[in-house]
Amino acid sequence: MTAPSRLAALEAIGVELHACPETWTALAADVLEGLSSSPKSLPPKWFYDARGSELFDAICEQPEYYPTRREAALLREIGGAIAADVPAGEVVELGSGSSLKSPLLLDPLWAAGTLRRYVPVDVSATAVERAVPALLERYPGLEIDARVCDFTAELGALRACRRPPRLIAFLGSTIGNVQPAELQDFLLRVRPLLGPRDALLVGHDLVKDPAVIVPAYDDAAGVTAAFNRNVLAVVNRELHADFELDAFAHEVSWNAALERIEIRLRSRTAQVVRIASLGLEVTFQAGESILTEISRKFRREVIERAAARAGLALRAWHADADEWYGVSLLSPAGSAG
Ligand code: AVJ
Repeated sequence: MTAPSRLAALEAIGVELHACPETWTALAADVLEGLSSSPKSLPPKWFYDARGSELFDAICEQPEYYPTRREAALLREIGGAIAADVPAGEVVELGSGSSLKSPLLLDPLWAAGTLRRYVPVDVSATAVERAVPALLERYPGLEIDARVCDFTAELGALRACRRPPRLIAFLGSTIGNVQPAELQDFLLRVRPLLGPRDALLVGHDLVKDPAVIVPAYDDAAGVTAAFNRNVLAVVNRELHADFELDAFAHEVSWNAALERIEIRLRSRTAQVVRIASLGLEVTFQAGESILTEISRKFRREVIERAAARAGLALRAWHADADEWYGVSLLSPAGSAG
């Protein structure tokens, strides 16, 4: 799914690059499973082809979508404190995307003189590929070891830290995509990547009035709707399917019990979609939907409890004044910190 020549160009300028070849197979398996289940679903990581990554960056510019701006403001405020707390030589960024916001974390570490190595990890090859040249320019001499892979599956490859101590960053509220059981599993798999002086920095959107949250996922300009439908374009291209994007409506709802946004594509009519590469015909009733994303909103106690169950302690909690958005610093329980 990646243009190998462009990635080779990055390697030519000294960037280490590890692409994982299983992406197509994983997409095929997820589509087969998700669209033959009831209710139907698709995992959100497949939004992010080149177009999807662009649309996501455009979402971040929408007036209704507050999380990116809130996180940026918060990091601007606390970046220095984090750099003082964790004098990281290596930053691993999970879900780095186009790394537009990475300098908010990397700048203070670079200024402190500790940063040597940056390991961006993302499923989107184009996003990583676009990000790297600007980073090399901003941080001359920084070692970049870019990983184009699904970090939900490939964490084991990150075990060795070459420039300790290490800060693993999981920003942008990507953690919101994760169900409670998966969150537990994720933290348990991150824990062995952390030594006693290392830390995990998590950005998370917080529970608040749904009148603020819902419009963030249903912007007036329709960018989120286009982003949502883009997953169908990805399936069309990669698996030779014939989804008609306009035959599905973008739908957003707040699930109060589970404290999460749910995003769906709702079939406007009864229809049959062919997915040639899978030899599959998918039948939709009129009004039947595909759950394409959940975006959980968090409370401090939820983060703290999940962390504790994975052997991690909440070392610092930062939130903005009205508690719309938060950032947690977690470190191995029992380490001096
Ligand atoms: C990238 C998962 C943090 O949940 O807010 C934004 C994705 N989806 N608008 C989020 C998203 C629709 C976003 N995360």
